[in-house]
Amino acid sequence: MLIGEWKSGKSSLIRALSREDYASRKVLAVDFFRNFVNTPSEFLENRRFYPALITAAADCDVLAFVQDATRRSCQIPPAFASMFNRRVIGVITKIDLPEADVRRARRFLENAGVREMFCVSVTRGEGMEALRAAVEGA
Ligand SMILES: Nc1nc2c(ncn2[C@@H]2O[C@H](COP(=O)(O)OP(=O)(O)O)[C@@H](O)[C@H]2O)c(=O)[nH]1
Ligand SMILES: [Mg+2]
Repeated sequence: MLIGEWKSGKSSLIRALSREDYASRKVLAVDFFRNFVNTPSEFLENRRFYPALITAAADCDVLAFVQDATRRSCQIPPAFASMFNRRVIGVITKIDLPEADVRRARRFLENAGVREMFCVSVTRGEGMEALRAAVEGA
């Protein structure tokens, strides 16, 4: 299950990992596709949606917090990982872009309580094999 802010790369990750033509629907709902669960960015922006995230995560093996490496801010609240009784990984996206700052993204995710992290470029494929291997065996 993927959680992350708007345009952080959630849908792109699902497309790359599933190797299928996933297109997220523009509805404010948890979206089930194959063995992926995509969540609306709005669920992260408003804490009244947190129960919906927690409920959806209950059936998932791995929870991925997706952080865009080019973003100067992070919407994931401190220690958010501890709200889920699940394995939580961090996925830092867009590391191919010149304005990417992986150290900053790593700090954001650490602050959210994430310990296991993957740095990827979905467009170039960098880091995707390691990520795939880590979630496939889950
Ligand atoms: N350069 C680059 N662009 C990316 C990467 N991942 C996603 N994008 C782009 O970022 C935009 C938002 O991605 P999307 O998957 O729709 O984000 P979502 O809103 O979290 O589902 C799209 O234009 C993607 O092509 C990446 O690793 N590198
Ligand atoms: Mg999307």
